[in-house]
Amino acid sequence: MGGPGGLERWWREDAAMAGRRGALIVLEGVDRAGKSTQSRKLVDALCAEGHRAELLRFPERSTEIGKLLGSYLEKKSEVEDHSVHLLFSANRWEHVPLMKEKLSQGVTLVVDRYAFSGVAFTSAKELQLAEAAVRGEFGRERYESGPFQQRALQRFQQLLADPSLPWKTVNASRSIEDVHREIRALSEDAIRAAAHRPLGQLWT
Ligand code: 2DT
Ligand code: MG
Repeated sequence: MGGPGGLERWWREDAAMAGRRGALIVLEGVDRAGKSTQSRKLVDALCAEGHRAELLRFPERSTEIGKLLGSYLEKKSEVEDHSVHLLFSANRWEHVPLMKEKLSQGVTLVVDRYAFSGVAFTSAKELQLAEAAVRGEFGRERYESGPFQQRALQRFQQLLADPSLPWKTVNASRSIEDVHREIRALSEDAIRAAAHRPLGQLWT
């Protein structure tokens, strides 16, 4: 802090910050699109620029509900389709009070998957029931197969077509740094736009 001018500037910035809420920034997409890498890089970059930003991911496997989901995804347990959909949803709802508190305190939340994955993956599964066999050496967890991811992608694209949802599409087939630059610029716009807008519903 310099002289009185510096102090005054500091006070003004502090007062301006006081009414500002954080932005909810959700990264969605199919497996291996780079969401986890990008959300980590985004939080680091925002923090380095002086924003308050924190990382969340869903499913958040550390809670009791999250452990049920982890075991289901690792194919260590079976859960009926509707029930598991509600567990994913409950896993988000159990974090809502904390998320609202952080947002209203001015913390921007960068979220690696959220409710849109819930819609895309459950409805991709409904499609799967119509097709008989699904194969692929994609990964070891449930849903990690090429055909399944293809259906989830179709569902994401249907959600994208809804003009009431404030999505921005980012082409993830470029270098990590190029994708990061675009996501960072979009996020800075979102943070500015959210600052004085009251917290609303994600989806109505
Ligand atoms: P990760 O690989 O990102 O941990 O995800 N999923 C996720 C659903 O089916 N419904 C949901 O509501 C959410 C948030 C997508 C593990 C898998 O969980 C799926 C991939
Ligand atoms: Mg995964």
